Amino acid sequence: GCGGKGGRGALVVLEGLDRSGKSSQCARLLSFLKGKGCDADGWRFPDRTTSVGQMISAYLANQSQLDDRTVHLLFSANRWEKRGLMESKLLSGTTLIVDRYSHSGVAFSAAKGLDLEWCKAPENGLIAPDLVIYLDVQPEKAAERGGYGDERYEKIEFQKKVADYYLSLRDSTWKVVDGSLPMETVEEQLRELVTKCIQECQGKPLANLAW
Ligand code: 2DT
Ligand code: MG
Repeated sequence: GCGGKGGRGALVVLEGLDRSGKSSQCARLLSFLKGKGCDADGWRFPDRTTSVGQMISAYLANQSQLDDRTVHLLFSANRWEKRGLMESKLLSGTTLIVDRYSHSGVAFSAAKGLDLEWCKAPENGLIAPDLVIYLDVQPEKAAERGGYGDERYEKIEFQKKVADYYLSLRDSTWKVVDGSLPMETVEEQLRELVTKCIQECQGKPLANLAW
């Protein structure tokens, strides 16, 4: 199994540029954990299913225009609207594997030129991740992987700026995995990091982001 009886779940976040392999690795990690008998759910942000998420989705698809600060706050609001459910899931023992979270929120908006501290402020008080895994892929390499789609932000020059901001956000929960390694190698490294994190979380209370 995984974790102990009655222990809380871990909040594990995968971060990285577009086409860094986050979504595939989240899916692989989730099936690995479930296969071991772990209680685990896969989440992603933006969560496009809510009404806030639909506004974000239309903006990303260039179907609507929004002021940069406004969209920043919508991304944050989209995490806030899930905070209650996130807390109850974690406390009831479910580990959450989350594809993007607050670090995306700050890195992408700061890369547009918004003030870094202003970008961090609305994230404070959200649940702090126990582990953030950054899938490190050079922007040029990521762009080669089947190319980008048509969404906003999927441009190499912009992605380079995002990468710089991600690096400036590293903290004690941050682990870098070389995303250019073969998929199976990356997968193995993630399994190890996450298995260890789930065990170590057992006795620790949930914390809030305090940026
Ligand atoms: P996906 O391609 O993963 O669906 O993301 N983004 C994401 C932000 O600008 N702020 C945020 O808070 C989050 C979670 C990253 C869609 C794009 O949205 C960006 C890529
Ligand atoms: Mg994308």
